[in-house]
Amino acid sequence: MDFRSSEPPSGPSLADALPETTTAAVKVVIVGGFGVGKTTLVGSVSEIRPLTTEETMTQAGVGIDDTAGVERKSSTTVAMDFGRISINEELVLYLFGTPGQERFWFLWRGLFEGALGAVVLVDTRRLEVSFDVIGRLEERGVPFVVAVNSFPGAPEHPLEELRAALDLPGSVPIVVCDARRRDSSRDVLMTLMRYLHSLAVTPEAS
Ligand SMILES: Nc1nc2c(ncn2[C@@H]2O[C@H](COP(=O)(O)OP(=O)(O)O)[C@@H](O)[C@H]2O)c(=O)[nH]1
Ligand SMILES: [Mg+2]
Repeated sequence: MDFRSSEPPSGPSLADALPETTTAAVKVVIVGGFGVGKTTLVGSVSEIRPLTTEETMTQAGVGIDDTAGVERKSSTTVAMDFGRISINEELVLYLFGTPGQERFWFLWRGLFEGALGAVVLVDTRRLEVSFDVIGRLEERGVPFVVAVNSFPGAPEHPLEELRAALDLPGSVPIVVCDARRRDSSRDVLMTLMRYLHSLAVTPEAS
């Protein structure tokens, strides 16, 4: 996209249009605790300019949003991130990032309707912020993969230790990612797609 142009934007650009070959659109939800990188992941991977509703964190959030380990974060997502990525000529994913803090759970109502699966982002410095989210997905029967976002200085645990700490069954894929990198974020989504495919082929694997 050429932002230098002085012409006013005239509706969606060609790059925003879906290829005519697209036959399937899939809804995927990106969840996880505060500051784990949801907005970053949707932003790095989206081929359309992601919609995001960040708001500067005010005193009102102090003591509610746990900022330990994320000191530099001065904005927080109050509602949703939205992005899109074409996996191939036929398949497009619509990404919905949503906050995992308890006070935003009303947003979860309806959000998972029609969603094929979810990505749970975790930060190993603050694993506990993703516990509730995982529990809620399990309750709802939404298939998910876990993506460990690599933050500098975050402890590196063997994946099997993380699996035990998060109390995940052996079938749930866990991958390490860097949400700032497009290829890495894309790999996370591909892992989810492969997992969903495996569940469709052998449903008893869930
Ligand atoms: N080093 C590093 N920083 C990241 C990564 N992902 C996100 N961040 C930073 O962590 C902060 C929180 O990320 P954000 O996407 O806003 O988290 P959200 O609350 O889950 O949407 C931001 O300052 C990001 O720039 C990552 O993979 N590595
Ligand atoms: Mg966010």
